[in-house]
Amino acid sequence: MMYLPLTPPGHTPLRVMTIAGSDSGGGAGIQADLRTFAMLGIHGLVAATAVTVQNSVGVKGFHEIPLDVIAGQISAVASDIGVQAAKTGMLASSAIIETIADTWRSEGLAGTVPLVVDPVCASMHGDPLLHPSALDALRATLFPLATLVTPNLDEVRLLTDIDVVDAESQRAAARALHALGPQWALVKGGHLRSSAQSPDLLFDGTEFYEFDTTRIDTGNDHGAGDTLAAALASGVAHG
Ligand code: PXL
Repeated sequence: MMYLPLTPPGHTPLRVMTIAGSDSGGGAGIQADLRTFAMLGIHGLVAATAVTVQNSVGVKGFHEIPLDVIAGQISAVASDIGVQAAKTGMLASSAIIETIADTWRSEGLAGTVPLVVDPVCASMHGDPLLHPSALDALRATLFPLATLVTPNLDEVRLLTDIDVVDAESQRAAARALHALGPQWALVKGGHLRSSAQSPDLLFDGTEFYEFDTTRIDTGNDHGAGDTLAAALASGVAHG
């Protein structure tokens, strides 16, 4: 029997906000984030950005949440319940990205609340979750506010034009991502499918930190990136 790490009676739980899309299949997005928060003793808060229509076959479509409702969710929660960290996932459009960045600043969260930006561009089946024209907004507006960015190698290619094929190109990608303004850049190696290893590389602008592990041969990795980013935001909230 495994028990969730609940906050003891009389204590206020740590709170982390996910700013992300809903996955009707329950594997990725907001659903994966809340599951991860619960397993790490975190009370999850939500600003929904989009509602996807999907199952195990793929994403059939999505509906974007109106900008004022997205901003309203962030403001309502930050001004009352309070957040110790946040993460972003599916953001769909440049207007949504700009709204989140504006709200993050106007609520006084920029530079005070750690923000993990997972630059979700597509589902594992390749279904688009971010309009290609929104890449500029991601790079110019959200990355400078980020404590950490966590792209996979497909997202690295879209964001930096660097095709990561080995340790050297992975370092070049980490430098290029860090130059866009986040405090830390994590270049995830899970999509380096030719390798028996899954090498993640973290860069703070000076030092590189390697997290190398044996690749797990599975197709059941839907929501893995979301789960990692939610876990990292939870870890930061815990200090
Ligand atoms: O895993 C990326 C992702 C994030 N957010 C939502 C998704 C997906 C992948 O399908 O549906 C809502």
